Amino acid sequence: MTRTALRICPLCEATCGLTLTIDEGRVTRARGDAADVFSAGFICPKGASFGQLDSDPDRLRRPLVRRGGQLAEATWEEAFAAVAEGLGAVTRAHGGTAVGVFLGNPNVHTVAGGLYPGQLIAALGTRSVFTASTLDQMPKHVSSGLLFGDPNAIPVPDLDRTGHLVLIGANPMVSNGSLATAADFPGKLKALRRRGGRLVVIDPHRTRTARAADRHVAPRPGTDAALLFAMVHVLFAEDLADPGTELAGHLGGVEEVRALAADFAPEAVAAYCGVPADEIRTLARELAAAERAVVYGRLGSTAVEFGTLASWLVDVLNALTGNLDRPGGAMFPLSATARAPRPAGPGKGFATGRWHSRVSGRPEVKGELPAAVLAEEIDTPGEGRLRALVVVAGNPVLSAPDGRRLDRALGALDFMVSVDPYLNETSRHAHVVLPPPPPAQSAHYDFAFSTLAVRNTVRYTPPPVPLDDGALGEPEIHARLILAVLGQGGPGADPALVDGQAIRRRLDRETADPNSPVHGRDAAALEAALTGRTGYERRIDLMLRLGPYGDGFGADPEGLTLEGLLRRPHGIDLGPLRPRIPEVLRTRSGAVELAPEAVAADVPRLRAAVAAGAAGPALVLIGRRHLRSNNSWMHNVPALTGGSNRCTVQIHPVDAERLGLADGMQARIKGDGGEITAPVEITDALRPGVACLPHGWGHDREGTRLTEAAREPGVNVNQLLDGTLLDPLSGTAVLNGFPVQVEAAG
Ligand SMILES: Nc1nc2c(c(=O)[nH]1)N[C@H]1C(S)=C(S)[C@@H](COP(=O)(O)OP(=O)(O)OC[C@H]3O[C@@H](n4cnc5c(=O)[nH]c(N)nc54)[C@H](O)[C@@H]3O)O[C@H]1N2
Ligand SMILES: Nc1nc2c(c(=O)[nH]1)N[C@H]1C(S)=C(S)[C@@H](COP(=O)(O)OP(=O)(O)OC[C@H]3O[C@@H](n4cnc5c(=O)[nH]c(N)nc54)[C@H](O)[C@@H]3O)O[C@H]1N2
Ligand code: SF4
Ligand SMILES: [Mo]
Repeated sequence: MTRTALRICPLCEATCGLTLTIDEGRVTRARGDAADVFSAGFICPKGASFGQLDSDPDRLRRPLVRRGGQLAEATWEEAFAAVAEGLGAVTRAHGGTAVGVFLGNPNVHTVAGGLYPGQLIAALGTRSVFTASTLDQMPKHVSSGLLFGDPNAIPVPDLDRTGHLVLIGANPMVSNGSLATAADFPGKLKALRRRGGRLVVIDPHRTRTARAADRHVAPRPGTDAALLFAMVHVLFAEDLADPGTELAGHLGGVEEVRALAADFAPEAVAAYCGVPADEIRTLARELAAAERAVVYGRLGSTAVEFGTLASWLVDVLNALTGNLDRPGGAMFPLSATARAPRPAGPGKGFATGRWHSRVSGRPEVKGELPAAVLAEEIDTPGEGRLRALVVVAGNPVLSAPDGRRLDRALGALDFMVSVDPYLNETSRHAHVVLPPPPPAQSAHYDFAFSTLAVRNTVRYTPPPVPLDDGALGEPEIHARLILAVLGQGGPGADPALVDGQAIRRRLDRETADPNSPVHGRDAAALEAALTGRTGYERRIDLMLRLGPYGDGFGADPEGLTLEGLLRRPHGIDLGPLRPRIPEVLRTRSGAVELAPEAVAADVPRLRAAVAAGAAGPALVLIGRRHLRSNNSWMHNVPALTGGSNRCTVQIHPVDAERLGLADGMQARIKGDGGEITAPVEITDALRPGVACLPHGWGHDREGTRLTEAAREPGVNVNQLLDGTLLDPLSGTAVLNGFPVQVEAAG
């Protein structure tokens, strides 16, 4: 029997609504859902290959447990027993702090990843938490934490209403957008230009996005902070800084920013940035002159040497040009599962460094340590060494610096468990692999991306296809893992205990909070009123009802509940973004703190780099993404491989000539962490002095089960890094703009 079902796509941040055609429990087709309130029918090639990805024969269907050195299929009960035993042995001997946790990117794309990791970390009592954030957007969290007092209050570009969009280190024509959840980003860029708006792209690579721009500026990689500082300098020097009356009453530190920018005149940074001073002035003047404008920075502005400074300057520019918290500018989304807004006022503020990494003393940020120090935390002997690791939806052997070292370190762990559907470069080291079901058998709700979306909507899709016999849903896997850690994971352990605990904790807090819609009510009665067929659905119901649009358990009978949402399978539109200052602020002063001390303290480092000018390595490397690829885990889907989606090193003709390289030739690329060999692709789309390699490749290790990916394995660009190059404020690895040497191989 053929039927259709709706499923929000979990494959990138655009969160498109898909209509799946299902034949005998198998997805045979995926189309964009034209009635979806957020995506209105948009789909990309990855979404279109949902069926192939879902039914990949290499997906693990049963848990694997290591016995006598070999991973072999086992029952779930055997697998959880092995987890309890393995983690139990380590925690009994060395405490929960000897267990690390690595959370990879798909955790922000699954219901389970949004609900359970906090409870897992608490159950372990560990401070050794690592995530993909320190390979990605952590600088933006730090900048938001310092500016607004809440590291998760990240303003997004109001794409539908802006008239002037400046993209820095972002390639949304390919990535479909990030920290700016917008289905059909390409269509929104076209619409911007159709309504007479302008698109400016700052990127050392003439990407597809840059080619669609009115103005493309190609700076030297890693120099954006200086470029943005120079723009700020021009705003002050030419009397163009005007935050606007609404913001002005909630803004502190403007004069301090003026002083910090004093040394960064366009002429002072031009050589360092490789951008003429006049061009920098024009960028600043155009931004100030535009009626509704917004600056937005992404990976090329975060995973870089001055990532936090650049992320901060993006919002400094938005604030100083009157575009922060204003339609068409940079605005704060309000998610349906966020806590209902509380009255404005001073908060606790944000600080980092509550603890430090053991080996190289890197500060904690948002409860995490840098992913780049995971290997040394395992392989450096001494008190407090990590002896066990829980990896959920991550492949750090490919995605983090120095994969070879991490690969060896993982192999030496006393115990490792992976929650992952694939046996890949990382999970091959696990003692137990717990495979979640394919996406067609999982429910979807975007906890993370609804806090980053360019329009407020709420959508939930239950699992389109029932679980295979004997399979466990990912929420249940997480809950059982937590119970195993707590020593309550014996046969028949009830995952609902974990959900119940989270529900009661939240209700206890809310009923005691005078500003909560349920203040003073009976927590047990509220718990009994929750609906939902599973523990995770009851938690979603709870969050929706206590959220900004919720029914408050009867306080607003028209408000949101899970039942109400289930009656609207294409979602509910909650309208365009609305101004949220001051209610969103949680700084100690209660205002936007435009010149935080921690940021000011990092400015001398930038000043020193600028003083060194253009003198620097002859060649630096940057990354690139491909539309038919996603980080490290989609190279096993035949529909998405081949063609132009290949692991080549791109280089400018001038550099190729200097280095004696020709198209198609093998090049040896050397960095501080090692060397790799890749085919050369010559292109003048790059700025001279820049080489470019995609990440997520290098599928040639033994003991994996990635049949397709192994056919064209590529090489791991992160092998060029040794893990020491970080943005100091955020602990984020420098993945763009690091020095390399390239020469003809063999
Ligand atoms: N040089 C360089 N390195 C980079 C980057 C770069 O631009 N350049 N980008 C960085 C960025 S932005 C990121 S986010 C990281 C990503 O790096 P990681 O966080 O390591 O993520 P992936 O490489 O996507 O690996 C995802 C893993 O999750 C598994 N998985 C897929 N679906 C599910 C699911 O539903 N449940 C579970 N439990 N597991 C699932 C996959 O099999 C795979 O093992 O890479 C970073 N590394
Ligand atoms: N198709 C596809 N989509 C994806 C992913 C994928 O792997 N494939 N990954 C997803 C993930 S995890 C993320 S985090 C997002 C990332 O989303 P984006 O940030 O939009 O994607 P990138 O392609 O990494 O874009 C970074 C851009 O920065 C440029 N750049 C590099 N160094 C510098 C620099 O120093 N300065 C400036 N100004 N620019 C620089 C690069 O040339 C590149 O064009 O994409 C998501 N979407
Ligand atoms: S753009 Fe992203 S969310 Fe939309 S279909 Fe493609 S992969 Fe899925
Ligand atoms: Mo990412």
